[in-house]
Amino acid sequence: MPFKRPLLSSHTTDDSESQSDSSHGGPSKRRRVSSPRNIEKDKTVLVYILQAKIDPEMMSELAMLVENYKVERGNESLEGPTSVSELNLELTGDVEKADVIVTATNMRQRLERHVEWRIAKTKAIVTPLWLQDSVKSGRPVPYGSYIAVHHLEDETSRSHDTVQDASSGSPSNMPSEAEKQSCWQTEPTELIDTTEVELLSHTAKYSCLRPSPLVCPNQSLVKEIDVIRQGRNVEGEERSMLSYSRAISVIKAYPHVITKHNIRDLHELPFLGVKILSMIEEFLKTGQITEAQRMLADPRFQSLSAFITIHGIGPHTARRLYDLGLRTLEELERYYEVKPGVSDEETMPLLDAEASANTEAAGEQSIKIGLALRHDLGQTIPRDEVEEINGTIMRELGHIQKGCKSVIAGGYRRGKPQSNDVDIVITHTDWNLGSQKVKGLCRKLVQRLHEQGLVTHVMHLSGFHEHNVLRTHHWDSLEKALTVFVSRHNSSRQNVYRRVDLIFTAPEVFWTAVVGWTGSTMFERDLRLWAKQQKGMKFDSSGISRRHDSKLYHPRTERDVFKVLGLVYIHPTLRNADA
Ligand code: 8DG
Ligand code: CA
Ligand code: CA
Repeated sequence: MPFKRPLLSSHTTDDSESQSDSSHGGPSKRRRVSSPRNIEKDKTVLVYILQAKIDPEMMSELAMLVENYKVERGNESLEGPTSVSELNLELTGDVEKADVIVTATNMRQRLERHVEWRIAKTKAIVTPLWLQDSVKSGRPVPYGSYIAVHHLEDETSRSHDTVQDASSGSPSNMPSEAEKQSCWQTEPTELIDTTEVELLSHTAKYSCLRPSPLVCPNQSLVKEIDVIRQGRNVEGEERSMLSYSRAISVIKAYPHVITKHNIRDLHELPFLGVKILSMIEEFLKTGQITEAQRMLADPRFQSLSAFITIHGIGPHTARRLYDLGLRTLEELERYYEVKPGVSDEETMPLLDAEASANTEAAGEQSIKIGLALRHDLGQTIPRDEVEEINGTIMRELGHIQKGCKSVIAGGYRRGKPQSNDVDIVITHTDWNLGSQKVKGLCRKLVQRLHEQGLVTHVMHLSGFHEHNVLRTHHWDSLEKALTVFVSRHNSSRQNVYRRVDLIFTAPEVFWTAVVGWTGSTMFERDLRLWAKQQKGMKFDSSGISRRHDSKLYHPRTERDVFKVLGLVYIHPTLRNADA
């Protein structure tokens, strides 16, 4: 199991009602590796790695450290009990169940954004070095020398020998109102269920049947093939691009490092044709693929790839601009008469009429906004800021409508340490009346955010249309706004513009929408294909329906979405079927 780090987050505008969700447990067969009682018996140290401030490489290094250690330890135990080390580590995505929190954060305030103080106080909170040293020495080294947050020095030192059960917290451990307020992460986290993962297969034809971690054992190969995929993408060669996307998604799920000894096994995998296989062989021999390197050095590829990083510029527009003789983003700025960093309301107005959203002028306006703000929008967004943005937006929404709930979807939900934008799916917690309560809310919220100076631009605003079994060529028909949000994340930094997508749904299709917006793109594509080819159904973010009689399904949990589609549940962090 490569990655067990579900850091899911949601937010409610009012906690008066709660909707059942996927994280409220399910069939008792689910194996929760982290029951406190097990810790005492097995002496398993449950480790929660707090992603904030840990860079992606370090993050996967730490996760791999634990996973590799477990494999080595397993091998040791086969050789005889005397050689087994004293350290039994397990990663957990549930901070409440963890014994140890590994973090690069040393400030209480920062920690509190992710972990409630009452919980933090019951854990050992240590620096990443604790993990590295413990693995090196084969035993849990004393926490005292690795204290991350000095406010918690006593608690951390004390918890070396005693593992506490956070759920049995004494009254003094109860959070104050202020402490509750400071914590945005209200969706309980859920661990990867290993018994479910065993039901998946990396040889399956659909990526929604394969477990695809964020970082796979052949990640550098995937990155190299992705350059060729991108080359096909910018040139509009869609069929070829899809072949490379499929090959990438198959490699993403392959659980072993590919070597010359096992490369033959790849012949049994779907979508790896002769050409790709010879590229993989070349990569094994030389560490690169000639075609990818040629592409990276190609000025046309460089220009087109840069152009499509701008919101509103797709491959087609990029080629048109290139044909006009434009080569760099600076040249595009001049062409569109845009001043970098200037978000002048007159030149880039809020698109306030839905009718204007799909016109050519609106498309051009989007490009101008994307270009002007490219220096901000091109920066990735760390997880803690994503959560803060969700918190701010839900707080504002609370002023318009109480009882709403949100889940941050997209790459964030799949465990990405850094996101390109924020995708927030919102509904109302009242199952019966929620549908009425969310109607028109998207526009109202955007209006309010604009008035508060939190949203400066809207790239796209669309209203709700019924889920239609006959419509096949569209993403979905939900109320959504693709916005530019002013993030005031870090007081020491200036405001930063961030892209934020807001998606409003009725409660009946909330979890369908969450699945639809969690991605990754290839996972979504295969969900639709699976539904159509194998189940005679139609899946999109606005609903699931049966083709022959248009019967609509209303799943109450995320697991139900998978059940309705006849699929084994796949944890969001295993839906990374793209590079
Ligand atoms: P990142 O680049 O933002 O870090 O990664 P991501 O979160 O995976 O990418 P994304 O471009 O934000 O897309 C998130 C998911 O949402 C993706 O799987 C595809 C899906 N998606 C869109 N646009 C639309 C849309 O208009 N409707 C629906 N239903 N889904 C969409 O990207
Ligand atoms: Ca996203
Ligand atoms: Ca998005």
